[in-house]
Amino acid sequence: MTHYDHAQVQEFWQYVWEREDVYELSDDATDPTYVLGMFPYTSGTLHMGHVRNYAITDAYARYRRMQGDDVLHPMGWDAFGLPAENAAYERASDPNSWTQACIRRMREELETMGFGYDWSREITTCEPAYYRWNQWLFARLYEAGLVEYEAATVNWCPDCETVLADAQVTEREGERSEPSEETSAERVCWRCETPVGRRELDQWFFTITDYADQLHEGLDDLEGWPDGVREIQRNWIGRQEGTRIEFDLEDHGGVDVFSTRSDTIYGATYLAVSPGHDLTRTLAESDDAVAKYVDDVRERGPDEVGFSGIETDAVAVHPLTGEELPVYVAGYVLEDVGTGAVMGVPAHNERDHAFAREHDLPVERVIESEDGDADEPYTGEGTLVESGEYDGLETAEARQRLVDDHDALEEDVTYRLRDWLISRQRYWGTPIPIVHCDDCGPVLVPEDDLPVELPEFVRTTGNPLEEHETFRETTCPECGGPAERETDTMDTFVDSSWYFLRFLSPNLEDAPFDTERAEEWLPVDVYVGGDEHATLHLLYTRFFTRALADLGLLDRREPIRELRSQGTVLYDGEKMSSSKGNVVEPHEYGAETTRLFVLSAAHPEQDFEWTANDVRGAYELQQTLYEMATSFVEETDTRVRRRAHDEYVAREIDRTLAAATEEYERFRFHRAATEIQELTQLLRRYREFDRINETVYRRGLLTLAALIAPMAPHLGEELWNKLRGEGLVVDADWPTPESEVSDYRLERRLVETTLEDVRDIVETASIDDPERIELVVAEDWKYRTVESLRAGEESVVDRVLEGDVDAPDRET
Ligand code: ANZ
Ligand code: ZN
Repeated sequence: MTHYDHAQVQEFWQYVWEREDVYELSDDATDPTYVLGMFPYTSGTLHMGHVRNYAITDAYARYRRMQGDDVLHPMGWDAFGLPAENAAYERASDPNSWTQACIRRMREELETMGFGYDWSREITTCEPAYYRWNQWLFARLYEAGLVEYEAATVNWCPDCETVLADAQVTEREGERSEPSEETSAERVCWRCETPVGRRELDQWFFTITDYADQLHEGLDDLEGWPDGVREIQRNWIGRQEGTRIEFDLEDHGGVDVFSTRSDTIYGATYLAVSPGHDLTRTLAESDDAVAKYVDDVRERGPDEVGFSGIETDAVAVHPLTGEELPVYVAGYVLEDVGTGAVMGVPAHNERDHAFAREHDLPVERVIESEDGDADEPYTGEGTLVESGEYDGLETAEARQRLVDDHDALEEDVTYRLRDWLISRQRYWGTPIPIVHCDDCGPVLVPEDDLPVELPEFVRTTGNPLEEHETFRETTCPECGGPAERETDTMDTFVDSSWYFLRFLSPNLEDAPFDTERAEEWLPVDVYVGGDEHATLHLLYTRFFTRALADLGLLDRREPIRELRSQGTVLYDGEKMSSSKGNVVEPHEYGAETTRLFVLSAAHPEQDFEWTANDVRGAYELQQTLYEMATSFVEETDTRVRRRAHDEYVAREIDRTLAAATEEYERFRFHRAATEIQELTQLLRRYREFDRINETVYRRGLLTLAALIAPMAPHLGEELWNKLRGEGLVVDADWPTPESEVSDYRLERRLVETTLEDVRDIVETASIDDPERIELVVAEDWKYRTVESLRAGEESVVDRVLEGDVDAPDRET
């Protein structure tokens, strides 16, 4: 038997693909299928998570290409960011050299994996040719009023010496120091896990909140996105309907509060404003105690203020009863939620109740509840009491009536979403193209002066840009006077918010992307990556797309048609990662085996366990196919008329082909791999018959070569070449069945695999009622036609995952 020397085979075909430019997409393509994996952060090495991600996009891109599509499958580097800067400190190097070295290494690794990228479109975000467009886009957003410069109390990581966005602060369960104490979560830096402090700084923001409503609403139309991701975004945006209520203040104008429970208004016993509220500022001018409290809260940060507060000498007038209410400044009222002020209703709101207890404020019940525990706030809905003319109304109806009846109440919507803080006090990022002038204030760097290039790196703690006199000192573009350059750089999420656009025309010199081409080539047809990006990256990308559309640069408002989240690779039950020391290097088993294994091990969206045994399975499949193809070539041909078993095999080839095609369409590469396995075994048994039909056998092998090519492209080429002796499988047409495949057979097959799939997914999601799942699966699924399965599968799977499937009637 000829030995399959995979290293040689890989090298050879990689050379051929490169020479033939098979992955390069012509700019003349009219509507290519755009397949994109989230581009990697340039950390230095490719890990198994990358390999899985890119094996998925590569298999799909190759499949689409064989189906006759033009395919855009590009790759680039997310190259700015803190780790490179830290590495530079540690290695006495500079961030640029370090990053470029990482890129070289990672690109070589991707190439030896045989991923088919159009490298002519490679982009690197830390190069001026790329980041000048970050600056250009910043300027456009600035002109459109979507950029703000504001003092803000920010999260500060003392170790990274930088500001962190809220989303970059993670909560770690704190140690319980005393048994009686509640466990409190500690706020730590997402990268280095140092506890996060607070600072007040002037910061640059993109006002993504202007788009909160449409980003929220747009989610409904993203049918190609997993429901889970859409739900996460929905919660992140946190749209809340409620009422804005104006309270008049004796001597101090008025204060608006936001409430979701305006029906409790008769129970309001005080008013509270946040330490950052305008009213607080005014009051602090003449009231030292208020000023002191504000300083105090700022020192301590929001987690430690508890229900502290200070009474002011302002007095509020209840808009309905005319009653006088005390006004507090209270740390639990958040500056950037709602209007930054609340009406305190201790009887029906947990936080107000806690505050009232601390400050001896009256508790007045205005909603009737069944359980009459007067010591606990009742937060549910119910019937109004002690509420004047509204007594006896249900809460929902009361809310409506109150708004209708009173000018002081107005329907309102708030969002949990905050503006996007893009300032970073670090070197390795895109310089913000602003000059600060004493006379003119902040001024945009004119377009002709872009890019503002990063100066040479100097080692220092803090921000190296501040140490650069030559970088910092400049003249004002407006008045020509002496001025200082902004030394903040941009959050790297700015780079990744629009990189998918740069791939369309990576070398364009007078615009970030070609608007006409964007019209034809967008949206991204399939985007694959980890679901840790469900909020920031994917939300920012949507925001950018909408803002660019409003600037007239794009004609689409959503960038991504279909989103696929890929599952995690586990080892001994834990996520495979260098920090856990359980890493299998992508090249340990050879490129093809690794690719084939990560694709055949599980559904792309499921986690799976790396086991040496299963890896061997992927290896042996290659050996078997190779042996069958080579010994077939060597054997003499035996021409015989088709007999029953020949017909059976011919039909099985067609059935496999139809089923595997269906699986590729649905991104179920693991199922396609199973089909390939089974046909391989069948052909192997068939070969043992004394007289076989050469045409049938040969077609079987060729079909297998084509079917396996998207997942194991080197082997695919090798088999194709051995059997056909000409052409490349990567350029070949996807095979078609010889005769019509019976719907019934295909349907049964798909139902079987779908059932298994659902069970797998349900198992990993560990839903606790397997019996219910069984029922749903068995009753609801089994008898559906292929068509309804296709239409219904995703939503049913999602429902099962979310645990809210109504079990069919169980009576027997
Ligand atoms: C009065 C009221 C009475 C409220 C009641 C609730 C229940 P939830 O309930 O968490 O979804 N709120 C508004 N602005 C705030 C701010 N800046 N800081 C802290 N709390 C604020 O959020 C809605 C409620 O949060 C609002 O409705 C308001 O309290 C409070 F029986 O108004 B409510
Ligand atoms: Zn000036």
